[in-house]
Amino acid sequence: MNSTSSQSEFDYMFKLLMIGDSGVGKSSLLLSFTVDTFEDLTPTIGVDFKVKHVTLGGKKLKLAIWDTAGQERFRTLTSSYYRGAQGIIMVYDVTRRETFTNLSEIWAKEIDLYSTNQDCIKMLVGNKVDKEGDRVVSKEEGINFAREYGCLFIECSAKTRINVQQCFEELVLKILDTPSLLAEGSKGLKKNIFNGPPPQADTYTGNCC
Ligand SMILES: Nc1nc2c(ncn2[C@@H]2O[C@H](COP(=O)(O)OP(=O)(O)O)[C@@H](O)[C@H]2O)c(=O)[nH]1
Ligand SMILES: [Mg+2]
Repeated sequence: MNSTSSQSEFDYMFKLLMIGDSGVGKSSLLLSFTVDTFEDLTPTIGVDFKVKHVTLGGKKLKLAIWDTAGQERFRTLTSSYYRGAQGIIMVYDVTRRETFTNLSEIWAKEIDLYSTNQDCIKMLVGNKVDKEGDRVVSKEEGINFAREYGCLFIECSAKTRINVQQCFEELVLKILDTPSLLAEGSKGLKKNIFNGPPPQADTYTGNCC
């Protein structure tokens, strides 16, 4: 995936979301993908979204990737967080089973409730595979969940960065392959949230897409 940060033109803009329990590594994955570094983050405060320009599948893309600012701890993500997303990254920690069961108990239900794009592409991500000795959720369980919910699936590590690029790349390629997601709303319009101030970290009032 090529990336440049100075492009102003793009063919499509996609809104991608990170969801999943607190501590699974959502912000670390996002940072690993956008800044190419891994730091031992203290629990997230104040992250809202990051923008990355990539050229993929022959198209210039502007990816707006939304992360929570810790509200997932209180289960208070609002509908505007989900609105207009073309891709949703559902993250669990392979060393903490409850983060996996909560995906079906809580997060998948939220997606059904709030997601506005019926064909929105979902990617199930088992993170922290660098801690193989502490693993409690097997790869097969991830594969089965993904099959049941119609998601893509990948295991990765924000720490070693294994499969992080692939995670975002596969999701974006699948979006590009889905005509209904390329219609109104994702075209390269100049008028969008990036011309204004970022959304409030705790309210997500942004009108993305
Ligand atoms: N070993 C390991 N630790 C990770 C990985 N990803 C995140 N972490 C750590 O897990 C903790 C929570 O990460 P964070 O990105 O804040 O999770 P979030 O609450 O889902 O955004 C931090 O201490 C991270 O350093 C990973 O792939 N491997
Ligand atoms: Mg976070």
